Amino acid sequence: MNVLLTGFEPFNKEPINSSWESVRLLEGLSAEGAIIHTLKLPTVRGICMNKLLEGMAAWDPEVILCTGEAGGRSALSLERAAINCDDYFSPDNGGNMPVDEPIMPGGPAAYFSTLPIKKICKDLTSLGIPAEISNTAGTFVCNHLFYSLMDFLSHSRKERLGGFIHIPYLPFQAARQPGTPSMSPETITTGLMMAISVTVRELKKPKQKYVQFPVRSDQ
Ligand code: PCA
Repeated sequence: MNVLLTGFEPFNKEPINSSWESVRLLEGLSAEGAIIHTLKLPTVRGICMNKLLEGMAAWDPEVILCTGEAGGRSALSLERAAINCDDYFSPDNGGNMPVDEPIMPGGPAAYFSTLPIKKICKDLTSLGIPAEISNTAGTFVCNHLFYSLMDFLSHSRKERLGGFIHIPYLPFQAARQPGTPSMSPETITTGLMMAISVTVRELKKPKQKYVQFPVRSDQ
């Protein structure tokens, strides 16, 4: 089984992006028998999804976990939903600055992550890794990619799980902005490995085809 794990290139005049700096450390590792393939995506609307599709065509992954940097957040943010809206507060790396534009004209207002985010959150926090469920991935390029991915997966015949995690700054970045929270690369990579392992285990679980009635409350 293949897992595709992505991070973004730096944006907003930052020299690095904590998502790619963390993700690149996991290239080629295995989690629960699945091989992790990593990809750096351009922080440009549309083009980021094209690059992601190239990676999906190359590795045919069953789990697609995209990550991005969210400076100012203090925990790994397991994004619950992506909304059909591009509303940028500053230009992306391609100079695009859409305001209130749909990502997919006529598409659903939102898609939910199909990662087991509650289980991941519980496992991470019980191991001492700061994690939270986030109800907004914003309206910039990360939400754009997340929405485009979930739209693609909603039309895919194969069962694939996908979702998005926002990552805090690294200490190196926070040092330049006193008072801003940060997370060490060791903590981030441990958290990402756990998130992938939980998801792969979920995917390997035998599927229950029929619902039995009456459903007992202890089931
Ligand atoms: N974070 C931005 C885009 C790229 C990234 O790493 C975001 O949260 O939309």
